[in-house]
Amino acid sequence: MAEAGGTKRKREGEEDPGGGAGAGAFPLAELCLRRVLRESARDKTIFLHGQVNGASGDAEDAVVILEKTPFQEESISDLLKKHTKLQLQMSNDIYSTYHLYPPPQLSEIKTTVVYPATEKHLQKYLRQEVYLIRETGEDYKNITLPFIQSQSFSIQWVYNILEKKAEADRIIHENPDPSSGFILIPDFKWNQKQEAILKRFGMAGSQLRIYLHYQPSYFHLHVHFTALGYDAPGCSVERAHLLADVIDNLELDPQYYQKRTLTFALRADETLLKKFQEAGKA
Ligand code: G7M
Repeated sequence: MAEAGGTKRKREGEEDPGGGAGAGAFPLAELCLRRVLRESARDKTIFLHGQVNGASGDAEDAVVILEKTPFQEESISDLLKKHTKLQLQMSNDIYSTYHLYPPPQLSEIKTTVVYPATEKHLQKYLRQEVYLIRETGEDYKNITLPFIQSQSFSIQWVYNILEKKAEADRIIHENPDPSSGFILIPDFKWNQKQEAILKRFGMAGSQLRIYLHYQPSYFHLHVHFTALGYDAPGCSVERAHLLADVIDNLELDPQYYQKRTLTFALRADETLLKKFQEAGKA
């Protein structure tokens, strides 16, 4: 993810308190599991809602995302040989299946924690039906914009990156120019070991999918870079807008995005969907 814009922007509409760059490791062993928010056998991911006792002694909500990571080619021979236990499950003629128990360092589960999590975070990760919205320029002014202004997620984490209070060691590139400056940093979704852009730093631009999201989750201008060969989440036609197309459209007509109708998907429980429904637009 690249964050565009100067580092000294005003912070408006911040919703969650604290906002520091985070302290210490999350006490996973103390997490009291409340429910499974979402689970995907295909993506090998599970989203959990749990609670831990905060500093005040009160139970505080947390979202914990567990994801089995893809195989790494370079560690396959270790996986097959080093301290790996193979337990026969069944055998039939030339066919057999096994349980393979690799050593801990080769069976990592990527874990993402949002703590303390707000009700909005819980809703964001809860599985929901989705509906397509067609938003005209008028709809944006009358429905979406007032909603964004009242509701947006805290972007403190973005300022922590821009001000080097968090993730400073992960910065890939920085342009400090006050007006056109940006920071290029890996999205926390990616396990850096398999992130192609990092690994092959010289990757050709023609192998990158470079795009903006509409709607984004966080309203601070940012651009997503993903490897073209990877079917990244969030690059579907109802959300991703290729940066090159956006630039072309704006060069053709600076008012382009104010004039045209934009399509995006909203989940059943989202307040914005309710607002569109109330206005008879969904
Ligand atoms: O376009 P949209 O607003 O949905 O994209 C925001 C992106 O920021 C998502 O892909 C998130 O995975 C990513 N992201 C969210 N948070 C809270 C963080 C964070 O703390 N650090 C980093 N590096 N990426 C984040």
